[in-house]
Order: sequence, then structure tokens, then C-alpha cells
Amino acid sequence: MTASHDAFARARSVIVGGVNSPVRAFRGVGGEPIFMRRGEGAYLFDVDGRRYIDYVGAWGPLILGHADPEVVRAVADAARQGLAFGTPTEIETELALAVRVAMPGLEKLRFVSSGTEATMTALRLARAVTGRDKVVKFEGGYHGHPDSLLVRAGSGALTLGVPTSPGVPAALAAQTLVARYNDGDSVAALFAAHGPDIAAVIVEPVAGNMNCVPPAPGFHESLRALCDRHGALLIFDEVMTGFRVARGGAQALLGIRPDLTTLGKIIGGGLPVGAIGGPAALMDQLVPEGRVFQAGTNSGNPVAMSAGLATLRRLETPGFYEALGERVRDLALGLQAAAQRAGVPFTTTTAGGMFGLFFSARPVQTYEDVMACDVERFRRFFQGLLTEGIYIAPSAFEAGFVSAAHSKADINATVAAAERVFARL
Ligand code: KE4
Repeated sequence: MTASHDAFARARSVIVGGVNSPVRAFRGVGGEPIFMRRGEGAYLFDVDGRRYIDYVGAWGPLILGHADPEVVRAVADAARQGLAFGTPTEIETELALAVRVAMPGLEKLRFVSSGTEATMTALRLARAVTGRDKVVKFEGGYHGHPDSLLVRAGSGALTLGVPTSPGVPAALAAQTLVARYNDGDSVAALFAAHGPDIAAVIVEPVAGNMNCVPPAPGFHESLRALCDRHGALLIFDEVMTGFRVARGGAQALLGIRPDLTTLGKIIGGGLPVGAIGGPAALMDQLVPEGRVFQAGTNSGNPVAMSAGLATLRRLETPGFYEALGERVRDLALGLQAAAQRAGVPFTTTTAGGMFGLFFSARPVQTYEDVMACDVERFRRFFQGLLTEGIYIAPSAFEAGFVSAAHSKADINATVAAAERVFARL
């Protein structure tokens, strides 16, 4: 037996499912999760010493790759000053300013410790500011696990077959209305029926939790117009897309200004950071300026802030996103060509530094398209790539990520490995 197998057995004796986040459990692809010991650049090394080219990047944060020397140095330097103070520190201001320079619509921010805390806060703020209770989300959209958002959710909820979680009171779930991604008419219908009661629409500007589904032209414009017409807030959940699809996030690419933005992942550089931001008129409704409560022991942790700041500083490098986008396109086109040579129905999507993989003969643009894909073939593809030393997300409902550490040689090796796997699918 392998060291990973033994580690998993030991973990399961004390940690639920042996994992601290369900999508890591490999339930969507079969087999046992691989225990990793070390990361370096584009690579992961498991407890048995095997190396993988990593396209998960800790689920998005590691846009610079694993153990980036500058980020690690910044963390070590910060840690030597102390791990936490429970007081304001200057580095929190520096990170907030660095976020605002890239995303000017975030006039004021509040840091938290996860994307879930960010979306939970955004919903509470929207409900308080509008005095309304209902929220609109999208089927397959995932925003972490606030009760109101665990209704027909994506990511791990979808992978584990619980898109609507037990434990969410029916009375609360009834306040969550669900529309179809890339279908503005489905949102208009909800506003027609419930307009005066809708506090907010929360959307992933690029859907990254039903694999990766970019927005259709005009979709976000329709959301912005509907929210304006009915006095609801538009919340862009950019936990995944923030600093991933562009330095200014999807809102910069789309030219859409949401009312509130949630962030996470990359702004923590691998350490636990989330954020909510928007116009001061809205954000100053949060305590202590306003009356909408929100708090957190670990919010603004200076060591986590240092990882985020060191990361964002590197993203200011001219040409960073152009180079990253080129790597992603090379990967996607290479995989598509390899699948075509093998006669396997397969399609990809890309959005900046993230991508999607689908076993489908036709383009994927909606949740229904995603659900029509061949998940069994995805499982076999995942397991085949794993034996070839390629680590993609262990779920057909997750996006993939490329880092600045991925070389052209890594991309070429990945495509060559995939070609061998396609041939035996
Ligand atoms: P966290 O609470 O996991 O930091 O963030 C929740 C969240 C919010 N919004 C979006 C768009 C997200 O993608 C996420 C978290 N993403 C998943 C992966 N798709 C995290 C991985 C996991 O759950 O282990």
C-alpha cells in the first residue's frame, strides 16, 4: 500500500471523510484522495514522492505557483514580527489600496478570512440596505456555504450530489430564487414576479463552479439593467475570477460595475483571505460606521495580508496576464486537438488564467449543457491523467487554473499525456 493510502486511513479516523473540504475527497472521480507533501512552482509532490503538474493551484489562489520564493519570504518576514495582533495593522491598508488600484469600483473594503464570509456579508448588507429579503442566484452557481446560497449550488455541493443542502430551513431557502446562467429572460421573469422583494442578484461573472462557463454576450448587461430598474443590488462574486481572469477581475473585462464585489483566493496568495468591497455609501453601512454587523478574529491577519500583497505586487508586471492567457490557450487548443485526433467528443473554455474541460460534442454555455456532458468519461480522463503525473480538479464541476510557473514545456507535456489518455478512453 502507498503512504497516501495510509495517510488517508489515518485521517479518516478523526477528520470527517478524511478531508477538510469535501471536493478534495475524490468522490466525484472515484478512488482515494492523494495526500500532498510539497509544492514547488507548477508542481505538486505527494507523500509517496510522485510529482504532478498541478492545474488546481489550491483551487485558484496560487496564480504565481506553489511556494513562490517572494511570497514565502514576505510571509516569513511578517511572521517574525508576530502572527496576529487583533489590532489594525498597516499592511491591511496596503493590501486594500492594492486591491482598489486594480478594482477602482471597490471604494471601501472589509477583509474577512474566506470567500464564504465575503458572500455571507454581501448578502446581509444587500438585505439591510434594500430592506428586502429575497436574493437571486444561478443554478450551478457556488458562493461558498452561507445558508441562503446552498440552494441548487455548484462546486462541491453539486459534485457531492447535494446542490441544496439539508439543514437550510425551508423558510430561508424560500427567500432564494434560482435563475439560469446566461439566460437573462429567466432573471427578468423572477423580477416580474418578485421585483419589490429582491435585495440582490449574486452571480459568478465567469461561472467557475459548474466547470468553467464564460458569460454570453449581453448577459451581465441584462443583470445590471434589471437590478437598476428594480432597485436591487448586483453582486459580482469574484472570489475565483478576481485577479484571475484579469487584474481588474471580470468586471474590468466586462465593463460592468457591480454594486458589491466579493473576493478571495488570489488576494490571499495561498493564505486565508476574503474581502467584500464597493462604494463607500454601501460599505459604510457595515459596523462600526453603520449598523450591519460583521466581524472576524482572523480578519486582516497580517501574515495572510503579506502573502496577498506580495502576490498582487507581482500581478502588476506588464504583460503578466497576456502571458498567462497565452499559456491557457495553448493548453486548451492542445487538448482539443489531441481529443480530435483520438476521435473523442471534447470541448474547452478559457477565461484569462482559468479554463474548462467538457466531454461534449457541442459548445457548453449553460448549466443544462454542463449536466449533459459525459461525467463517466471525465472520471476516466482524470484517473488516466493522474497516472501520467497530471493533476486536474477531481470533479467535472470545477474549473482549472494555470499559474505563471507553468512553462511551455509543462503545457506540452500535459497535452502529450492527455493524448495518451484520450487514446484509451
Ligand atoms: P471559500 O469559502 O471556499 O474561501 O470561498 C467560497 C467561494 C465563493 N465564491 C466562489 C466563486 C468560489 O469559487 C468559492 C470557493 N471555490 C471552491 C472551488 N470551486 C473552493 C474549493 C473548496 O470548496 O474546497
